Amino acid sequence: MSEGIICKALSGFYYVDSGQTVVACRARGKHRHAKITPLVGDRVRFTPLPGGDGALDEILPRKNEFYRPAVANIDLLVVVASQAVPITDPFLIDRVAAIAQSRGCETLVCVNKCDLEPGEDLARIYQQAGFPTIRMSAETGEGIDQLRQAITGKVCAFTGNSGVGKSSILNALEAGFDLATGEVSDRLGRGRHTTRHVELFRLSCGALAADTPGFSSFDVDKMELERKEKLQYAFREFAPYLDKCQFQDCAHVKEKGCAVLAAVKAGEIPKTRHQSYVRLYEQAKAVPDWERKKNEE
Ligand SMILES: Nc1nc2c(ncn2[C@@H]2O[C@H](COP(=O)(O)OP(=O)(O)OP(=O)(O)O)[C@@H](O)[C@H]2O)c(=O)[nH]1
Ligand SMILES: [Mg+2]
Ligand SMILES: [Zn+2]
Repeated sequence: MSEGIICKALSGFYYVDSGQTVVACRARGKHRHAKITPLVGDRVRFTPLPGGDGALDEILPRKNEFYRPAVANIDLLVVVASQAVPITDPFLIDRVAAIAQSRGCETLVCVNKCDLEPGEDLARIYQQAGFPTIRMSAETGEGIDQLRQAITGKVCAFTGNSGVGKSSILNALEAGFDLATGEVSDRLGRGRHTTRHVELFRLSCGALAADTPGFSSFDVDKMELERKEKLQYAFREFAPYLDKCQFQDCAHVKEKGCAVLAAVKAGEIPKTRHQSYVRLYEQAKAVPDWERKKNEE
């Protein structure tokens, strides 16, 4: 039996990169019946078969898993954003970053298209919140070296709204890459969902980087949610204030004596970050416990 990592899942095949070759594997019957669906990023055992294909035998334990994008074992989530069209809603970044934080995955914020719009406001929010943040341009190459350094040796996934330049950045990172990119629609100010599947690529800096389909605003509402009680820990910059609220069970939404709210007022926590927290908190509150249980099974 050999070991490898799933780099692509397409039309019933899982493409497993063993380091030397990529073998197209079919899942054995037992996986099709088991509840666990193989994901890109899964470390697996497989049996090479005569003819060059393989059979997927076993999925090794996961470090973490994400639903959107559908990937596993990610060390670093690279959230690509833009202050030029298609403008990124900070709520999208905050939502993805909260999920990453709760799954033990680092987040890097890349504000792309700086050649069109410097993106300083967006970058400042995330710098202040304590995220590594790079202002960059896939077009001019600004920030590409810094990004390469940040991902070296890591398994990372690029995510963000459609048209922000995820595939373009990967093309700029690696000589010889020619991933499809798509013009942004002038009329709608949105991307065209050019990337259609998740795929993990080996870069010469030693990173494994997944390109993923961009989000639409419709997807954002279907993404996974943290439990409302745990959400406070998913906002990293809230940490110093959490034990300073007047009430131990403070929700940090509009409570009296809330240290988080005081920090927002004092400009120590970015206002949009707290707004996203409240929005996620209200959404999480609206999910009935029985439904959450069903989803967690
Ligand atoms: N001016 C400028 N244009 C860029 C930059 N990065 C990407 N673009 C352009 O933005 C458009 C969308 O880029 P893509 O790389 O396809 O975006 P994506 O995030 O992969 O989009 P999806 O695959 O749909 O999720 C293309 O026309 C790119 O040429 C940049 O830094 N500056
Ligand atoms: Mg793309
Ligand atoms: Zn509070």
